[in-house]
Amino acid sequence: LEPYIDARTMEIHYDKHHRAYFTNYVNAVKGTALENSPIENVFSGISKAGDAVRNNGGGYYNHTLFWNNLKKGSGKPSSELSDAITKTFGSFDNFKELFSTAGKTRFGSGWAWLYLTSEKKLAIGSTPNQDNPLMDVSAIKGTPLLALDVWEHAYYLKYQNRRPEYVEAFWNVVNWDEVSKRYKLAM
Ligand code: MN3
Repeated sequence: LEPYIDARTMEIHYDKHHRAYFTNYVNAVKGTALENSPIENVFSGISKAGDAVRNNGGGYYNHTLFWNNLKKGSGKPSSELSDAITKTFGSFDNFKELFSTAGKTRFGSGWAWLYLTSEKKLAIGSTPNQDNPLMDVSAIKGTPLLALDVWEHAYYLKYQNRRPEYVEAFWNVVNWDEVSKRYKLAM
């Protein structure tokens, strides 16, 4: 993903941060009724699950989405997704600007999302911490299609405080094949 996202950041992000969320999530659900639940079902009742499950389950799941929606050499959305983006947001450039703004303006740590609502409409928003649109506690709700991690650990080594530069660089490494696949499945 160089030069847009540097290797050292990704090593630490994947091998330390993501691994810790995964390990802590497994430990948090071990021996509970949630242990064998699909994680989507855990999220739909997350308000009853406690902070360890919420934070680590979100951290585990959100990063898995994020790695898979990154790719060297970006590509383009499918014609179906491209049409829906244009119809919903006016133009592809306007979509990018709205999504970028969601990432740049999320105060503190969190995520920017393109997601599909239960009415099958595209929408853009952000969540704090490791929350996501599948969680019953989330202010935005739907099926995640594109995720951007805006925690400082995602960019600080290369970009320091310049989150907007990281957000702009992200567009060079979006795996549109994966996002298009998620859109098709969610529709
Ligand atoms: Mn992260």
